[in-house]
Amino acid sequence: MKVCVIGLGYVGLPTALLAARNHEVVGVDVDESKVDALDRGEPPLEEPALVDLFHEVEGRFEARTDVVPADAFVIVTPTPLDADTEVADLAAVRAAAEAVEPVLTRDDLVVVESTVPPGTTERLVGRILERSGLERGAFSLAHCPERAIPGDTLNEMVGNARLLGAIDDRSAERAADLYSFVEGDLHRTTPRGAEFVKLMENTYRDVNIALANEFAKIAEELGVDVHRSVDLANEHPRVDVHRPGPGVGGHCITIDPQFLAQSSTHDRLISQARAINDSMAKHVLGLVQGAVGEVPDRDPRVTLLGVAYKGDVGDTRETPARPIARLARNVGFDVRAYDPHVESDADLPVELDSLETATAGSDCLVVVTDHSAFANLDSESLATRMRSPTVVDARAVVDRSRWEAAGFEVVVLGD
Ligand code: SAJ
Repeated sequence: MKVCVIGLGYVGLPTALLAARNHEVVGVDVDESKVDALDRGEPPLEEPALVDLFHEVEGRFEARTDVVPADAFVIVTPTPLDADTEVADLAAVRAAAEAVEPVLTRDDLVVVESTVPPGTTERLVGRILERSGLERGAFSLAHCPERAIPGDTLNEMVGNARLLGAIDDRSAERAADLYSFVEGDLHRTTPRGAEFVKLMENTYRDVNIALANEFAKIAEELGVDVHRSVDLANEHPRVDVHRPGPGVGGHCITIDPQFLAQSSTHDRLISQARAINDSMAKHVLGLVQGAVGEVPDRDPRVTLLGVAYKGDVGDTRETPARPIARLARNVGFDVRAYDPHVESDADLPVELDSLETATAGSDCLVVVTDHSAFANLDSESLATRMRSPTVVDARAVVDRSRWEAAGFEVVVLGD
């Protein structure tokens, strides 16, 4: 079948390329520079496996800025939180549905893959599509959310089980054909059921991380090591505590729980978990202030190691580095930053430097991101470059005894 994938972002582009293994695919994006880059054979993809896939499907994938008639349409546009009202901003999903409506014909399939509040697929997208004069059922409609983890997108998109939230049998059959690249099981449910399950998954992770962060703060008070404690607790066959850290970043886990909370009057735990995770930036700053103490002569200098929202990716969306940098500057720190995976980021309140420049004369390093490269940093040369060798490790990645031997005062969040 001919497939038109609308939205060529972190999820849409890999989805379009995978679909192109079995179908003819047109990828649509409003960003002309992205479409031009794809035309030139320069896909904006970080993961090497996805770049290989791009070359594998050459000839079966084409990028454009306008929606074209097709047998199936996949809407994979972003669904951020509106900055003023803090509710789901569905403008891009709405615009995509409105672009499909004029070219929709009988028997076409429309899939919403964007993460959306429960009810969106049928109430918003379905109704816009019905303006075409076709009744629901004359066209197929489904919500099939993605479950891929950034950093291992291809394996997860292919291997993970997937939900087919379809309005009827025909929609489910056609969606199964569209997603024939998936090797995991395909589970049939309703659109609203699939919307709910997707939000449950990311909410579960946010709440679990909040619990780990609360455990970390309690462990600091009690004088025990939370990291060793989590390992030991997870030896229990029915316990899976996540890892504490400087806060939760990324575009999904910071936002999706709020879609669920906003859809109900029964939310207590979900909002509380969000608040606990957001409080970690302030907690990290407290650890830094406690470790650095008073610094005579000039503003104390702090160096953020890592600005990406998680390890081994260059993605800074909703990164905890942003509130940590802002809070530190507000209390008079001179803030520097280094990230081996990020060259620049206009949204950060701090410039990125080389490791050497960022750490020279620093009073305190703060490990914000669990990049694997940070486990092998040369603590001895860092110690000689800094004014006072102190490290606040918010990710438990440094080897305490090695760093202490190099002269560092080591403070680990949750220990
Ligand atoms: N984090 C912790 N402690 C942990 C695990 C993560 O502090 O134990 C932090 C990370 O450092 C990061 C944030 O949480 O800042 C989110 O990272 P993540 O790896 O948990 O999740 P994402 O946002 O990269 O991807 C999630 C995944 N959802 C789940 O694992 C339930 C992914 O499968 C989804 O497809 C993706 O959201 C999405 O697009 O919805």
